Amino acid sequence: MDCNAKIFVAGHRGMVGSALVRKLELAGYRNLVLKTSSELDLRNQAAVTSFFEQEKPDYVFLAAARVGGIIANSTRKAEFLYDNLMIQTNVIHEAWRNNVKRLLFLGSTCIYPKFAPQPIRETDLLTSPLEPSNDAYAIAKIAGIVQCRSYNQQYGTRFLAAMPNNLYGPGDNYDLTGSHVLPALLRKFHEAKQFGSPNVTVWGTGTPLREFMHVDDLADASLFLMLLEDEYYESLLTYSDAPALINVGSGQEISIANLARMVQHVVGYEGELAFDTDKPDGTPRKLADSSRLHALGWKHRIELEDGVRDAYRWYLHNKVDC
Ligand code: GFB
Repeated sequence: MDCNAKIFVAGHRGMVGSALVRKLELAGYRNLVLKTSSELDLRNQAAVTSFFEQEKPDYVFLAAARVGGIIANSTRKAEFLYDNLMIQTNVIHEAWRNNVKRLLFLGSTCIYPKFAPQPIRETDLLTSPLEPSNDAYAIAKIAGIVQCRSYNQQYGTRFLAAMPNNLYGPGDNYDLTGSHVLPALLRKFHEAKQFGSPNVTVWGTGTPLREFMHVDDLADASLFLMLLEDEYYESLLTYSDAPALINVGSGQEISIANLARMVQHVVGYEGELAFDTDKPDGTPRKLADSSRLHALGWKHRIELEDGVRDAYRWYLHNKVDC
């Protein structure tokens, strides 16, 4: 991928897309194609067709998606299914029609079965039922993986699907009903400290385990994959057991209760934790086996507590007080 290659970052305003843009710009890529959702609605097939015909990108990072935490996923399943299917189907199809050299499709480890053996390998896909709270999102993302595989097999494209674990970092969503756990906890502890509240409510039992990764590490891994030499890149596409699919994990697994204590410490809140067991726990554990990626020479750099501090700094600079 030379510095003048035309690179389309789909979803560049989101947390993942904006991290990708920062990473690419820092690495010297000058020819990025970026469209906001009002300029280009990726769910609109005709719009995506004419965009690709006009722009002819060489490479695509597909980070555009409808995403959210456990409650958003379980209460807005229709949107999560429809938006993700439409976005990825249109982009992957047009990437094939317009001879894109490589495409990286980003998903999430929630594609794997609820009770998958841990750590979860790429080969565990579709081996048993999904976690119900996010099955619509997971099925959409699984369709995207199968689309990449099918186009590679039938048309000889070179599309790869990368599945990160629970991401966080600058640009995250801090809306308490729609967000993931880490930004939600940062906001809750910050506001409790600010208003002197005696306790902070953590959803669920606090026992689920999650693996977290700073979004800058994901951006780094994504560029690493896109730049892999042909021999290694092809080997990922042609694995006989789980082609075109690779986990991107940090190995930084922590219980929700301990995460809450870590966030509490970073924020400097001295009150109590309360667990609301009427709220869902979701899947009990989802630790990715990232040995395929590690064997290629990539490893995360940002340790969890440092990353939480970075996210908190971003929140303090960007929050809207109302
Ligand atoms: O991050 P999260 O919403 O999503 O929740 P998932 C993770 C865990 O944190 C659950 C608990 O056990 C929640 O009950 N939790 C505790 C909280 N307090 C809070 C809170 O204030 N807000 C939130 N949101 N959670 C998502 C999937 O699953 O993971 C998506 O729904 C996606 O599809 C994403 O795959 C990465 O980790 O359960």
